[in-house]
Amino acid sequence: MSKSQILDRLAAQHIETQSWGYVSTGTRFKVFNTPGTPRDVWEKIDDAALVHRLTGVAPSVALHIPWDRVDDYGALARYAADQGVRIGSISPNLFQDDDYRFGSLAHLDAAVRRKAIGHSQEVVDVMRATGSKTMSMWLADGTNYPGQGDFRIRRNHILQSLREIYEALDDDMTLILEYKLFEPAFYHTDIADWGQSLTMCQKIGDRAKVLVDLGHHALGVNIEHIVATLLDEGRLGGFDLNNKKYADDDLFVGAINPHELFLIALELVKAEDDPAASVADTARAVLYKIDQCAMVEDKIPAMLRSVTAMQTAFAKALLVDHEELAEHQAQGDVVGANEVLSDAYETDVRPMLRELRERLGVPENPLKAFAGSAERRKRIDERVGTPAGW
Ligand code: PSV
Ligand code: MN
Repeated sequence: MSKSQILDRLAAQHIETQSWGYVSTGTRFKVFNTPGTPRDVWEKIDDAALVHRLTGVAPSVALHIPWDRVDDYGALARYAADQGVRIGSISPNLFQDDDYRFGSLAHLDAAVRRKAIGHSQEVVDVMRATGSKTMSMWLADGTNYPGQGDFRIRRNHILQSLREIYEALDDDMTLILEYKLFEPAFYHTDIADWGQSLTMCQKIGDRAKVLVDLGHHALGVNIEHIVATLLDEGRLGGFDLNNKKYADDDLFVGAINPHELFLIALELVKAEDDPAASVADTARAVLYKIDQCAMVEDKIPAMLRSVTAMQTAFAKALLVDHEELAEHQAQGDVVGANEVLSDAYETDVRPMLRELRERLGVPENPLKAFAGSAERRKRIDERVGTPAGW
């Protein structure tokens, strides 16, 4: 691919930042605040808009309800548009209410399931009011001890509940279903892996797709292989982007394993160019949402690092010479094939990204630009009082 083609592809990249990535979060031991943290959803949108102004590739912001609940969602969407961003995917919260102690959509008690379905339907209304087209669903449902629940009964409760939620969606809306290996449940999680999410999506409908959170796998799992499989099935809906050292650490993207990110990006780039329309269309519709949580780091810089890490990974993936790779593969030249990837991965793409930023009309170095900006100072000076959190 020529450099100008690569720049075109990078200019069209779209990374969604998440409202809860700008607030004070942390671990169950302590939540640290950092100066300049937003106090409400309006200020979270201000920060998402700033990240977009600094990078040029983050034009939407994901919401989580009720964390981002307001009286007038139309006004919120207009406010976002005035700042230069739009509302992206929206997540219902089915894990922070006392009624969900033993689950939400999987709960044995039909009244609790009804409540969780009702909340998700409320989120569909929020989607309509804000122009959002994607519901991003994660369930904390699971059990802590053998014998606590019946796997199949719980699975069927989820399926039935999801069908109702799916029916409430408009025809142009998508449901993306996240899986997670463990936490907060430790013995079993009802939707623990991609296969469990995929088989549910296949039963629910064409617009139900799998969401891959990069933090939600056991160590050593080959995530790019999962991505390729889901693309092939036409069921990769989106990503929750972050990085992990141990489990769901929610570190900023590419912090621990940028090579893995490159290999994932490569599967997506390949799929976007696939002659099979079903694969290419699926890849082009994938949502790239960040899902990270700041523990001790400053939030806006952490978000900028994630967005730029995605640019770096994709720039390198776009450099891979597919024809050369296929030749080595056909000849059984294992080392040569790997060298093609290595060549691309080891290329310094920083000059290309500087060119891209010039073309996008954004600072050459977004992190530096933010560090010395009046925007940063203003946030620290003006945002006094209780910071927003989970
Ligand atoms: C759960 O760990 C998760 O990844 C889900 O996506 C939630 O919506 C998000 O984290 C909350 O931070
Ligand atoms: Mn997630």
